[in-house]
Amino acid sequence: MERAVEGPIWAITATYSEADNLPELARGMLELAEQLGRPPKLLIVDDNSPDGTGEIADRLAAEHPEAFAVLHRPGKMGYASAHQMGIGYALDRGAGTIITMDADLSHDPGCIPAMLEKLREADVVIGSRYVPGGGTVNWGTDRKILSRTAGALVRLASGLDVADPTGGFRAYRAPILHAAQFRQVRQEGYAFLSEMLFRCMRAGATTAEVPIVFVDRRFGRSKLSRRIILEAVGHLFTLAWRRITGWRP
Ligand SMILES: Nc1nc2c(ncn2[C@@H]2O[C@H](COP(=O)(O)OP(=O)(O)OP(=O)(O)O)[C@@H](O)[C@H]2O)c(=O)[nH]1
Ligand SMILES: [Mg+2]
Repeated sequence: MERAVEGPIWAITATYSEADNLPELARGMLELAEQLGRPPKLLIVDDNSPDGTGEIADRLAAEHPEAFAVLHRPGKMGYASAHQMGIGYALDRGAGTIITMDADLSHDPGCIPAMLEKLREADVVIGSRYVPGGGTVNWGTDRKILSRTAGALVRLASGLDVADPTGGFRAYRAPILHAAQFRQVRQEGYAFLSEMLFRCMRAGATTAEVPIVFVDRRFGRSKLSRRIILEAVGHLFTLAWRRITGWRP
């Protein structure tokens, strides 16, 4: 069933040392704005990046205040809390739709129109690497196996019926984020993404996936750590327990 999506559209991106990537992401968003009648505003949540990403973001917001906004935090506080803060900020300003995306050019703004179109039929749309037409570029075999295994384990533990439950390129309708109580999420890395989806599902969300091709970062360092993997493994047990006990947010 189609339902209109009301209100402004905000895209949230967390940045830590993305000075090599942010200008190109910004160009992509400005190009997108030319195509769309109702373009998203990109909120950049920067954690005092040592490479000057925050200053680049400030410049973008000064030059194109309709297209960019910035939140500065004093130091590196993590991907998840940056997204939580950004989502809260946009919802407080009346956002009807929230898009989340990475700033390292892995998530192509060109996919956003298809995601918004699909959001007419669902509460959450996942930009999915693992539906026909989707994929990954520049990933080694180890990264591919890790991602596929993580997805399969999350599906098994949680009962989530999506091909890509750990992908971070998403569009959410605002009411489902409120219902999911996103501010309560404590997980940090990939577990943050599966937790958000699980909460949405438990709050009654319908989900849909559109194919994306995920391009691995060309510049900057990966933040995938052993701690993040351990957290994700522990989270599988939390998901399974909550599924069995019929937990709701
Ligand atoms: N504000 C903020 N952003 C972060 C933090 N950690 C990661 N990010 C950003 O979150 C996004 C995703 O992080 P990535 O390091 O690309 O994570 P990934 O895609 O799993 O790993 P790689 O692309 O392989 O590095 C990027 O835009 C990062 O700059 C953080 O502590 N604070
Ligand atoms: Mg990345």
